[in-house]
Amino acid sequence: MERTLIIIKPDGVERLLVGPIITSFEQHGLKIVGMKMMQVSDALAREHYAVHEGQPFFEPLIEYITSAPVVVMALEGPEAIQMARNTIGATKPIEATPGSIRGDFGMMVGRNLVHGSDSPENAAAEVALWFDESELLDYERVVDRWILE
Ligand code: DAT
Ligand code: MG
Repeated sequence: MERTLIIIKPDGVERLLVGPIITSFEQHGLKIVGMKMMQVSDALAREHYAVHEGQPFFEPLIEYITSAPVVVMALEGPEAIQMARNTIGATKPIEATPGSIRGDFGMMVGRNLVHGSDSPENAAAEVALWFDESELLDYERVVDRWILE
């Protein structure tokens, strides 16, 4: 089982797309093991996006992610990281497959609605950065026998 960190970014919240975005993950069968709404601090934004520091889009990215509340989720499933990345679509909405979140709802790279971890190492670090262990729930789903083989 993998866990991945998902952020519904400020445009997703402001554009009333929290429901549809959660649905796109939920309908695959990905299990929500943590979820909260929060205002991202400048410090957390810089830590989360530290790998992009120095890029020309870095400061606008920090401004964007801190500009309104976000919804953060930890999702669990077999290959949850790649499954969620496929559901989100390519970084640039113009390159995102129709049917993906960015492919259906996005227009520009700096307003691409959702974050998803991109590797097992980053997923583990990001889940730990955004959630306390006590906020991650371990529970049984009766539907799992129809989702997991
Ligand atoms: P992703 O969010 O698909 O994982 P990433 O990790 O490469 O993409 O970049 C993080 C965010 O930074 C991305 O969602 C939007 C912004 N970004 C990335 N490349 C960019 C670019 N060339 N121009 C503007 N913004 C960019
Ligand atoms: Mg990334």
